[in-house]
Amino acid sequence: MSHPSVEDIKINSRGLRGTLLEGLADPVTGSLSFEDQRLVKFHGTYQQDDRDIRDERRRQKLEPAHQFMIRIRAPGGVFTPEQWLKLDAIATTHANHSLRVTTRQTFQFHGVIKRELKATMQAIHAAALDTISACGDVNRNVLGASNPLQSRLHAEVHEWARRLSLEFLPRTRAYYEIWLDQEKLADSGEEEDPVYGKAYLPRKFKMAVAVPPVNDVDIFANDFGLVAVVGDDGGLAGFNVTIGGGMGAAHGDAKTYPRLADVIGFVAPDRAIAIAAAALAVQRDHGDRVERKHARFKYTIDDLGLDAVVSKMEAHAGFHLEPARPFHFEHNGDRFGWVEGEDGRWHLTLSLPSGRIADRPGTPHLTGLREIANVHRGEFRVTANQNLVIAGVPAGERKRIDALVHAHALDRENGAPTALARTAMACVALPTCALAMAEAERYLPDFAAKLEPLLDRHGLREAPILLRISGCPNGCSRPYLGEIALVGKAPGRYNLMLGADHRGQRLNTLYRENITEGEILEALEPLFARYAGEREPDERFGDFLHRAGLVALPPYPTHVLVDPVRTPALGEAA
Ligand code: SRM
Ligand code: SF4
Repeated sequence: MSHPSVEDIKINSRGLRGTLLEGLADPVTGSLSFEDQRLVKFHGTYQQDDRDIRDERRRQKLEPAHQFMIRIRAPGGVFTPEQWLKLDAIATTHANHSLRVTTRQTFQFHGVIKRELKATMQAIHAAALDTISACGDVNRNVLGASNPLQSRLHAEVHEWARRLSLEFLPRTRAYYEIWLDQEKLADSGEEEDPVYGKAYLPRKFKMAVAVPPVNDVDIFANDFGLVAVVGDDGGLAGFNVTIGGGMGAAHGDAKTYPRLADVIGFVAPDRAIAIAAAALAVQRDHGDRVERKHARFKYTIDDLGLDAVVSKMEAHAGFHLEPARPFHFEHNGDRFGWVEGEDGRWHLTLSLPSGRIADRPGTPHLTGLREIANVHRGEFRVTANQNLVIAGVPAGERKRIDALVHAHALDRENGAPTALARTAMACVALPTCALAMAEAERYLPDFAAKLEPLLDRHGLREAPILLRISGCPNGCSRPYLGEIALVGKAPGRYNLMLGADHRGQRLNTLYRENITEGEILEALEPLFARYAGEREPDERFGDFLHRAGLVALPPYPTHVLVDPVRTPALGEAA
């Protein structure tokens, strides 16, 4: 039986309702119908199954162990301690006893079964959070710089992430009716949606707000980005606008490729929402609605031409963009440890292993962070690098937080003894991700441990080399921006990609295809040796590989306009 297309499912869904109410109430199966599985994503949840036991269940003629992943919408990734405690309670009551910080600054729960789904959504609502648009063909969770040094500007940027998220939420009340039992109104199912219409976007759409000199949101991997520009008074003058970033690709399909965003101009703050709306509208009206693999904004831009897309955006917005202002990013990582914010409060950034917060032998991280949430009065910020900032700590409280961090092995020495391990990212992959071809999150600690003696041998223990692992070419850990990246091909086999920079401004290149761990280590060792022996002061690994002619530039365009001028950071006087 052939299934309807996602476009038809959206159009016929009565505002994303489908038969979700009936499907959730059906006790015979742990699954939803094909159509509802597509629709439920717009409500922030994916149907999955436990792939570790898939074959065994098939042998026993049982249906797969269906379960759901739930993703929170949290623009800018800020949570109160009260919310933390509620999320922790949800993880331990309804999910698999873990919280997973994602590469888009939010939390995922895994392992929620269908009959617990509604209660979980209600518990999320009770924490003053929601999951609307966390997945689906809509504007996804909006990233906002978490750089803790600039407290006042962090608040401002966080507010922009929140505004962009709220502005582009779908208008349907389906979420409230299905999950929160709110009453149906007269026009339920017929609500007008001026932004999305009935067919929503051709594909997911991602936005981010960055604050130079830190590119911790990897702005150039987003469909639309705002890069904050500082004015003469040290305040926000406006934003450089970026469009057309995206990571997803498919093995062996040259029509798909990762692409870095172009910088297309500058807007004053009061025009930022209008230009974002224009980008969304151009993609809505011109994106590919036939071939989903080719439906991201980056392909629309490459098909129509950048100038044509910018003209359409300007026509939609009703104004012209000003020329882009100079900007400069120093790095795209997080800075670990304590820093004092400009308001005199302190912020502690902790490295989390692939963002997974769970209690494991020797590393009771879930318990530790629960205990911190019990005493902490500031906020928690999750970063787009899968890490965590315990933010807004008065100087007098630092000791107490430090003691809890240490007692629960949350300090960086635990499990991540090399600089490479501390900054590494890995996507979820197996056992929950249906698309995984190889391990990623579960493999990262082993792989980092295998690299440790190699790094030691060449004196590179503290060299900040950026490693990213993805279980397939979709690129959820933004692997094409890793100085070293493993992209899954098959169980135990990866493409080794090398040579991105550390600022999120240059993509890496395929170095060896479909190789095993042994072959990866063998390929890396001589490169580490040469890097150790030949690098210039402060030269990063990816840059060295290019200078030494060891890797080629990517075969696809890397579009970022890089301005080498040192421009003031927000908050600094010009
Ligand atoms: Fe992703 C699909 C996990 C960030 C590109 N991603 C998936 C799914 C939902 C698999 C699926 O469709 O069945 C994965 C669920 C795994 C699981 O069990 O939890 C998944 N993506 C993730 C997360 C959890 C990775 C992580 O380890 O943190 C990230 C959640 C982000 C969030 O909170 O919203 C995540 N995904 C990304 C990013 C990074 C980013 O946005 O900065 C990318 C690359 C950027 C981009 O979109 O181009 C990304 N995910 C994809 C793609 C490829 C899209 C494409 O253009 O081709 C897919 C596959 C798809 O959409 O068909 C995908
Ligand atoms: Fe799954 Fe692939 Fe994304 Fe990893 S990169 S979470 S394997 S879709």
